[in-house]
Amino acid sequence: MKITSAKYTTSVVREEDLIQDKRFQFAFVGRSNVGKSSFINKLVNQKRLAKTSSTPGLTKMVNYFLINDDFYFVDLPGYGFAKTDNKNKQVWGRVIEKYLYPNESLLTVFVLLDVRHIPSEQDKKMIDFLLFYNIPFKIIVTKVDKVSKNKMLASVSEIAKFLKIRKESITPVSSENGYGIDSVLAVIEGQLQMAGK
Ligand SMILES: Nc1nc2c(ncn2[C@@H]2O[C@H](COP(=O)(O)OP(=O)(O)O)[C@@H](O)[C@H]2O)c(=O)[nH]1
Ligand SMILES: [Mg+2]
Repeated sequence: MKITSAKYTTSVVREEDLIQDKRFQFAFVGRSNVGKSSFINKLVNQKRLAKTSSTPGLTKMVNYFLINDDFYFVDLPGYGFAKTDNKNKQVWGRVIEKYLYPNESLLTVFVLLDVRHIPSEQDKKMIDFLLFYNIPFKIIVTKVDKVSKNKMLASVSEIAKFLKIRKESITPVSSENGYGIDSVLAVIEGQLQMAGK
């Protein structure tokens, strides 16, 4: 799959403003700072399409990017901010849920986990939610450039065991050096083909 264009479309806070057109969508979820924005930037090969930040919790909106004038990448709010009050937390949780289900345009949710951490309670809740509603998802393990190859393999096995899934269904990536990016692009291409594009 070649991404030839990627354009910021809009950012949405309220569920009633979520995009309802028929274009297919791929969503990216994970805790704040896991590397969602960096991953999107790497996939589209642009340095600053999705804003990246080393301050957790800055991305609080559902951000849409139109890819190849055809389908969307959707950067969802990071869960588990330390710095927002409870009221805000609930709003973000709700908009994520309203975005995810029901959503007939959504082809795959990429769930991002940091290679250096065991999945959090919120990661588990997210995966349980996706399983419950039968929403197709793929686990992406991020920032693998930060660890040795052995540590990466051990971490993938550990995460697979913890989540009770096959380790082959986990894709390790690095937005720093591009590791794993082509295989994610291949998944996206396959999903679009299966959906009849
Ligand atoms: N070394 C390394 N750092 C990364 C990688 N992905 C993201 N980061 C860094 O992690 C921090 C959070 O990334 P960001 O994409 O903003 O995370 P988000 O909050 O999930 O969108 C930033 O300082 C990034 O530069 C990666 O693959 N490797
Ligand atoms: Mg972000």
